[in-house]
Amino acid sequence: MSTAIESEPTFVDKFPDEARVVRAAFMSSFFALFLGAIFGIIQTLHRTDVARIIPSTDYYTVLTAHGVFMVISFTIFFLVGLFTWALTRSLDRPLINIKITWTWYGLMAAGMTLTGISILAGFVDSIDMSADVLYTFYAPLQAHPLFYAGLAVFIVGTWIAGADWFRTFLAWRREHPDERIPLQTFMVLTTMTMWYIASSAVAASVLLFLLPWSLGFIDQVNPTLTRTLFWFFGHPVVYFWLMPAYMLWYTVLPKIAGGRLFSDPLARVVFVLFVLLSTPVGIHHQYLDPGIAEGFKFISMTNTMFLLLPSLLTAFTVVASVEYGARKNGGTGLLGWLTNLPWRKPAFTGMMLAGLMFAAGGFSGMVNAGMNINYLIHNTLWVPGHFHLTVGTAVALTMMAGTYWIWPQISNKPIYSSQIGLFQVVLWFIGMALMSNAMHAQGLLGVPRRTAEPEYSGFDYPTMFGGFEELNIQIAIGGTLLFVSTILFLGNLVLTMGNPKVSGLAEPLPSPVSGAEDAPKVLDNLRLWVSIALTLVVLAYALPIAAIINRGGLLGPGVGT
Ligand code: HAS
Ligand code: CU
Repeated sequence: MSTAIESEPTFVDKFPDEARVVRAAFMSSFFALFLGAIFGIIQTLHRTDVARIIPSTDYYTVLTAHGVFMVISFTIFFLVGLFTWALTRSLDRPLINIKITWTWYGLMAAGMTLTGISILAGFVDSIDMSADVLYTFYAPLQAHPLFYAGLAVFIVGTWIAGADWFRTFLAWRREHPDERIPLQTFMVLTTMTMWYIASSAVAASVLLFLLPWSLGFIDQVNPTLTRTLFWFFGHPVVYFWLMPAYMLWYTVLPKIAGGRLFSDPLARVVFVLFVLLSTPVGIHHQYLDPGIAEGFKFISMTNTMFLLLPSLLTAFTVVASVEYGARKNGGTGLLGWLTNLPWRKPAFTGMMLAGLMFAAGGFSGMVNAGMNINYLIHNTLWVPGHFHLTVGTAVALTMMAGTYWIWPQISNKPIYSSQIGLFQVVLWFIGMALMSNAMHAQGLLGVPRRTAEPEYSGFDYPTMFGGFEELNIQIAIGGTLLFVSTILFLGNLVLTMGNPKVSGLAEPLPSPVSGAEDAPKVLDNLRLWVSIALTLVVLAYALPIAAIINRGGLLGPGVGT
């Protein structure tokens, strides 16, 4: 091993203050993953009637805890850690004021703690507090005010994080007036732009309606309106989870594969398309809602189909970059190059398996998006099948795999065991293949989602292969493997933290084959993209929201009509 003097500095060597924030954010993220995993295994075994350790009346508390801890805390804490790393690294400059950085991290942690307490209080009968509203917290389900207040504080924390990154970028811009925005910074800025647009609606829903309603200041709300505001945010939030994974696929995966990113301009196009198209599609979650005219649903479907494009471009660019690396390492043939890849590295294999699963998740998303086929699968177990492939694998597995690569960069500690890491990512893949495939299949049989006892008496699908009960076994085994995989991941990381610090771990990222200089300058014009994005949002939402308010009133039927 080389000494610190002759080896390249790692991220933590160069930016120790920022590295501390990144580690704190990751640890919050993994703590949420731990909690989420516990509720996940309880729920899988309960629903499939393998083991019922909670009364069915607690099922929605478990489901809410699983959903909120996984898709709000685990994913978003990871995102803020990764983005802090990526922005600082790619601008090669510290954040403008680390106190502000700790402030937003503190707000996010405090907010999520409040929300978490309000959910977990649902288990304690003697406390008059509950928030069994699921992670899609729209009316008519109502939570304790602490749930909404915590979420509001958490979201404000993410807004300040975005401001922190934008201001750091502007400081860099003054120092480098003529340079192109570095790719990772571009990804951070575009993703945050999308987040500001998307989260404005959920903030409005919480602050204007849900929080005052749960505090008793107003008697009722318009449920269609809060649902619509939720899904205005609820679709783009899935890309808020996905963009950190895309950042790792575009900028880190090619390096681990021994190659370079194929095209920087194409990556920029993809992120711009997400700014433009992520939001005006939310109504595709409401195809079955009465109170929204078919025509508006059709517009949403059309926009959704266009939104497939950036992911299909990603499939092309990422695979091309990996193939480039394989061929550089002597790979040949139509598929023979696949053997010239570092499959023993958990970071590589984890991300590739996550990508492979995302191809399947993307296809089930296309099925969801078709207005007519959606009627077949809506509110069935097909939908959890879909999102365990997308957020539960493309995102979660990439985040875990990425951690194996990034943790040494932010701590100077080598990963405790690569073998356990490799085993863990493969186990995730197998567990999810079993669980999500069986969920899709049960959905087609008509098995509902979000119910503690889906078997109902008299609901007797045959026990043969592919029947309800056999699929239940696949779900239970798959869910158990996922739980074991999570524990192995967390255990490996805890042991890594106990490793002594070493030097020589730096892995600088190579420049793309086709670099920023090939990208049209207009791609960096964020003002232009924001104005087009807002126009599309107005076109997609102004009329449906006006119609909803006109029919049902701002505060529900009977008020304002
Ligand atoms: Fe979705 C419901 C449509 C993507 C998450 N989605 C959900 C829900 C969640 C969710 C959580 O239109 C449930 C919400 C609830 O609780 O009610 N979804 C789509 C479409 C896409 C899509 C069109 N969803 C995602 C992503 C998510 C996510 C991403 C999380 C991260 N979804 C829907 C619809 C519903 C829905 C309806 C409502 C259903 C209902 O009725 O309730 C698209 O963005 C998908 C595009 C993706 C592709 C795949 C490209 C392939 C790639 C693979 C690259 C390969 C690599 C490696 C890197 C077209 C990029 C390859 C290696 C080799 C060796 C080959
Ligand atoms: Cu969606």
